[in-house]
Amino acid sequence: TPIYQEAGDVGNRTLWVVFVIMLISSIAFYAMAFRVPVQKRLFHILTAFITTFATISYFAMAVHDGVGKNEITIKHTQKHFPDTFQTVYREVYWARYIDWSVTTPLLLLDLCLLAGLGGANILVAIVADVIMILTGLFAAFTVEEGPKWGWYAMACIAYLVVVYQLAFNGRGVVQNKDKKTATFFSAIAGFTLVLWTIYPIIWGVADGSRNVSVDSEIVAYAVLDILAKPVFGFWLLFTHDSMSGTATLE
Ligand code: RET
Repeated sequence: TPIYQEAGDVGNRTLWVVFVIMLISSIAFYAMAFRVPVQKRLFHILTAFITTFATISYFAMAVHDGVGKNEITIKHTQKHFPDTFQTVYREVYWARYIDWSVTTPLLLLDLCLLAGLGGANILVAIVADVIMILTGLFAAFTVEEGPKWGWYAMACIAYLVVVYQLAFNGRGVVQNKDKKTATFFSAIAGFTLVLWTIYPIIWGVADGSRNVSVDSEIVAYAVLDILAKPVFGFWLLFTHDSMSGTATLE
């Protein structure tokens, strides 16, 4: 008998709550954008766009568009039933990947501009990031376990490229800026790398091996998304506003 893994009340309610949080944050970020001179607005606009895309994607998931089903046959090697095969149908929230394919490059752009990275490095970080999300999407919809983890491995390699750009190149080049910007970059890039590293772990136990319920998956991503977008955004913009003219883009 196949197993069906679907969201329940907890998951659905969580999706609505995050939708509202993303919506309110977006309005706040646009309001903050209007209060700074237009030359300082790029970070504000970028950050507002990030939560705008998240608002749309959480709405899509909450009304149950942006959700598909994926069937996979998992081989169990249990004590009493050696080598039994179990078909698992699980809801896959593909709207997340649409969201991430746009918002993670924008988040990286925020960080790259803060550090003052050059065009080539920014492009490498962003392209690697898009490859990470797309291969993650293919991983989510494969029907066999082998290829699934193959795609996952590719996504992880792409992620390492992103980490390298931020942690090595970003950290190096930000030293050319003032001390306040350098310290702030280390803090917010460190926060980002810790958060981002949790995503593939959740994916591995939820979508990947399917040991975690859809509800728990939704709650875990909800917490991470709130930290990675609104909390990240408020931190970036308040700090940037307080650094009088130092950490502007150009
Ligand atoms: C996947 C699965 C495949 C392996 C890796 C992944 C990484 C995902 C990341 C997502 C970050 C999302 C953010 C969202 C903001 O709200 C695709 C889960 C490495 C890093 C920051």
